[in-house]
Amino acid sequence: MSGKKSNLQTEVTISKSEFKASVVKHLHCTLGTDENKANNHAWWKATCAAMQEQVLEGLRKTQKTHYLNDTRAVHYFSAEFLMGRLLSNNLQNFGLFDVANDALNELGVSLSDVLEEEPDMALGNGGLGRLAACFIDSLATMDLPAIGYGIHYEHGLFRQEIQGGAQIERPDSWRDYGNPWEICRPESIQEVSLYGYVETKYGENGRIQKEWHPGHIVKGVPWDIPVVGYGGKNVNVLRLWQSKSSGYFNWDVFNAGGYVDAQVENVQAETISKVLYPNDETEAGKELRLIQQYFFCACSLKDIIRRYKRAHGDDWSRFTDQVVIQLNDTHPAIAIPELMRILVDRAELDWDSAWAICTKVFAYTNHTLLPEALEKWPARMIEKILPRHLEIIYEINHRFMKEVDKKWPGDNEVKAKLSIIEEGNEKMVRMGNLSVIGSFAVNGVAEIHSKLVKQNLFPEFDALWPGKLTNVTNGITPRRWLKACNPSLSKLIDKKVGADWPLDLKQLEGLAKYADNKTFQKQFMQVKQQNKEVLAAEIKRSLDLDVDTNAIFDVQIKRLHEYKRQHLALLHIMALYRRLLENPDYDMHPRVFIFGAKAAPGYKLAKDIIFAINKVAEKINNDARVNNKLKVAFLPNYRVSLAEKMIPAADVSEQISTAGKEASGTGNMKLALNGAITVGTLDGANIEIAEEVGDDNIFIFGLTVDEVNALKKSGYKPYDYYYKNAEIKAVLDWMETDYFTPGKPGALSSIKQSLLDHGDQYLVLADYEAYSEAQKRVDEAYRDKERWARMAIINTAKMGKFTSDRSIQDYVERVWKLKSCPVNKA
Ligand code: GFP
Ligand code: GFP
Repeated sequence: MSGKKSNLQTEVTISKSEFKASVVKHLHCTLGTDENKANNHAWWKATCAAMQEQVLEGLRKTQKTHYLNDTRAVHYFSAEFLMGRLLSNNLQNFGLFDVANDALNELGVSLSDVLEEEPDMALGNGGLGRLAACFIDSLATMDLPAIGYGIHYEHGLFRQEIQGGAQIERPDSWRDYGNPWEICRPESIQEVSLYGYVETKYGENGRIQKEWHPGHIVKGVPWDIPVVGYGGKNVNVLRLWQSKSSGYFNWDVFNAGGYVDAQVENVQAETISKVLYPNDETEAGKELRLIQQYFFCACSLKDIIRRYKRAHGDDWSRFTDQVVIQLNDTHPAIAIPELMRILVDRAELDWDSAWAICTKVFAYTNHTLLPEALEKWPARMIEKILPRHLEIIYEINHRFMKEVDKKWPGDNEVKAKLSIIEEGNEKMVRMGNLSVIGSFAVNGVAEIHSKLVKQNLFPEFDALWPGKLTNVTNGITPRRWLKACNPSLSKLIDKKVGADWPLDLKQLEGLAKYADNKTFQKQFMQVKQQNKEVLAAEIKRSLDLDVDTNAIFDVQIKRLHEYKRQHLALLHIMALYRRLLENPDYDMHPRVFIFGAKAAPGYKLAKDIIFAINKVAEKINNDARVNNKLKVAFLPNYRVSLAEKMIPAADVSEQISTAGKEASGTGNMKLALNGAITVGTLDGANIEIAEEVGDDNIFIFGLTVDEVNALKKSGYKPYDYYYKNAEIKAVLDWMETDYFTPGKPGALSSIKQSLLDHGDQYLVLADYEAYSEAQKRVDEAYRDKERWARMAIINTAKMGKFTSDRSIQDYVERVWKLKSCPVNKA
């Protein structure tokens, strides 16, 4: 079959010579340099500027269309947006990638080098933040009126360095030299109040009125990042708030010689958007997080209301027709009492009318069942920072408790459980409960997770409001995660099923019929081989480590967390090493285990696991006895742009969380889409991936959710596994020697302790044997080249369900009730 052209009509048709001229113009006029002097960074900026001309024209038309059509819009509130790099994505979405490539070529510049100049926009931590980025890509692509709202962090997630095997956190300065995509909008600055006290007043006709006298006011300055839909027609906006002091600095104090004091308020105000997730181990850190959350919610609500009022004046009756707000986790939950405050205190609506509006506006996505991740704030902290909001939260709770009493009369236990307030030594405000109570829809992020949300986390809420709890399985944008990051595979796919799959991922299904076709298998695996070579070069560059691209590339990339069980993989790697030392002829296909992971700066054991992986890697990689079989590469500073290199090159995808703990996962989808085979537990979206690809094309192992619960109930004893399984024992004991950390015995023993003495909460030892056995199946399958190629092709072919376009369509139908609004030519 010959290559098919895409039906995609791109908005912009610009020739190579026009693009070239535009880049040169910006090099001269925007950057003030010229072709002879420009380095790659300057070329990058000039190329961005050339692109941005198209982007901003798209943005203008989109905003005009939305304005003229007075569209209902979804407002995606998220503390994280892990956007990654934008140039290549924007070029792809405008269909200008090849044009730019050729244009720069003629200028003697390599586009791929230029792309490497772009710092990642890493305003997020993990899955939830990258999900938000995929979702706004889909929203723009599907012509849906949408705005992303978040925080314009000065520093995103830290930059990770590895020194002596250990993680070192360095500030990430993504915009030190300017960000060519963002536009500051001083005309839309908002003010946000903090601290102070509440005055109770009695208005006419005896109505009680509350007035909040804030102690502190900060400014929110909006920065807009255009979000280009595929095809380049629709360009939405991600609006991020930067905090600024409202009163520059105190001249009087300054003149009196108090140079530092005069700027204290400044500094405090500007700290709000300084970093993502300040360490919350201190009281000040906790406060700062709460302030961050309130800051961006308050700015965003004011912005939404300003826009609404421009079209509808003071008539609130259409507000819920126009506005829906999706709360990405509980971080923005404080928006609920804030909207109540605006409606009751400012707009002077009665409580019931205000509540009716509120509960039609908000919807909430839950991303985790881990109790420690369900946010709670001390009531006294809210009282200090947001005194009026605490009153409102109490009032919401009071009325809600009455409702609970109607359903379960006199049942204090259920009341205590559902209450927004947790009583105890310290009164706490449960943001999860507040989110469920204040929203009209609540969703989990994969079938099993949503089921567990209903059964275990919020069963009473489900009984009280049947239908409110629902599921929307996560998805990923195939534009970034296949078309842009894996151009060779994309082109091969185009030849078989046409070029429209980026908009309709189910079309990949058409590849399945070539799964047994020898020629196609060869082509498919050749692409994989090329991608492995690219990654091998990156490993060489980054770690000075040579890896064999004929080895199995076994990839585990995700936040470092015990529930994700990177240490299960580590135990198995150590076991393989041991088997090879004991028997140099031990029969295994060569393997390279490749990791990417950051640990939260305050999470000691996670950092210990990173250290252990690096120490074990160092030993193995320098042990010539095993190096034709085994290597381990921990690539530092895992981020979106690194993922884009690792994912296309993976043969095996490690998705080995304890069943019931990983809400969904999205890396699992990206890897399978690029033809990696999953080794996974029956957890999160792995289950749905298995349903799609079939049992023959995935390696499932380990305890199920029910088995995990049963084992825990019966009293799990990790020592039983230690004594029963000689390999487990040997490997754990090995950690206590100085074999991997010469001169420092016991440097890795905290992992052993967590697995034995601290109870192995995540059942690593219980699943070890099944995991090790699954890995033998992987090894066997890989040696059969045709079988493996077939599996890989089927994985790619069956990933249609996991496009974020499908997730967004589910949200549109189940939650948002939103209509698309294609951009007019105007
Ligand atoms: C503009 C437009 C709106 C559009 C938003 C976000 O509003 O219709 O929805 O931008 O794209 F008028 P401002 O925030 O610029 O006022
Ligand atoms: C969380 C969950 C993941 C889920 C993502 C997106 O990720 O299972 O896929 O959210 O819904 F844990 P983190 O933000 O915690 O990495």
